[in-house]
Amino acid sequence: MIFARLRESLRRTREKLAGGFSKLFGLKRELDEAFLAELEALLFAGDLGPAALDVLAKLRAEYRERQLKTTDDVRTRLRALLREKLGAPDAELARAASGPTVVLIVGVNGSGKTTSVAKLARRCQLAGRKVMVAACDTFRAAAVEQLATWAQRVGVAIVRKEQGADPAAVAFDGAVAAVAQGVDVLIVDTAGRLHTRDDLMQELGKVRRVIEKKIPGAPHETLLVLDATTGQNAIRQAEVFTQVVPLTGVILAKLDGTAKGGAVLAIRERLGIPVRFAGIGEKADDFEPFDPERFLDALLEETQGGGESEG
Ligand SMILES: Nc1nc2c(ncn2[C@@H]2O[C@H](COP(=O)(O)OP(=O)(O)O)[C@@H](O)[C@H]2O)c(=O)[nH]1
Ligand SMILES: [Mg+2]
Repeated sequence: MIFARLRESLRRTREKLAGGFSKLFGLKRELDEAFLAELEALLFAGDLGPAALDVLAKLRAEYRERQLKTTDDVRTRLRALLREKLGAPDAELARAASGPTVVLIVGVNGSGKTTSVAKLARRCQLAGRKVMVAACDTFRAAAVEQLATWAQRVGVAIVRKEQGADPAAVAFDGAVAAVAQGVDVLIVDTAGRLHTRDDLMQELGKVRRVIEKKIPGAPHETLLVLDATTGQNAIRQAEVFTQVVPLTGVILAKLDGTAKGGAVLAIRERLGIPVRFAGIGEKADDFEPFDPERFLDALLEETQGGGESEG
């Protein structure tokens, strides 16, 4: 069932790619340089970015060395190369040896942070863990209210302060409360103002230090939320954040309804950090661990087996 949801989420990405794939692979063409050039253009159109260049360089080399003779050989090899790029599945979150595990959530405004905090809280709670969230986006009153509404809906504790409060002070209160109350997972929401990199670095740095002081080894995970609908732009955002705070993974939000799901490959390639979860809708349950095999199945499905019409 879950796979069906992911599959549906990637429908638009797949349609964009697969229409071209089935054209390319369905026509029983000879394998030649022109074919590989068309394949490359197609992967770019699917927002695979630099990953497309790299994969095609390998395919071209193997074609010239006559290791690849038919377009079917290329199709099989393409999947294997994309699979390599995605790395090992790595969805489970790190856990503190003792005391609360702290997950810091960062990303630009509107990327889906607060929603992802709620989704992750729900997931941890369903796994039987005691969860608390901290509303460190104190910049807008609405942001605190939004998280409070989610916390209530999901049924987890929240630590919050008034609008304009120091985010680090909220983080401190959260860490203290999490320890005192024997919380298993503390999930920290943050603001994503990107006015200047220094502002952001200072704010997130302070939040991190405060948490680390109270809970040694924390944050155990720092997850960057990226908006999948922004495709290659998401990668540029991510690069800024990697310079600001050490990241342990990505949550790719809004994978539903985008034709830019191929950006997953570019993220892994450019940032070297795994996509850990995918957001596939606006509800608390619209969230799943990112599984590279399933992702590729969902992405390339129509191109497997050659059963596709030759549109
Ligand atoms: N379709 C869809 N919408 C999402 C997803 N995640 C977040 N959103 C929506 O994106 C908007 C911004 O999300 P929010 O969590 O407030 O972003 P923040 O500013 O980073 O905290 C909201 O309208 C969310 O409902 C997702 O996985 N799929
Ligand atoms: Mg928010």
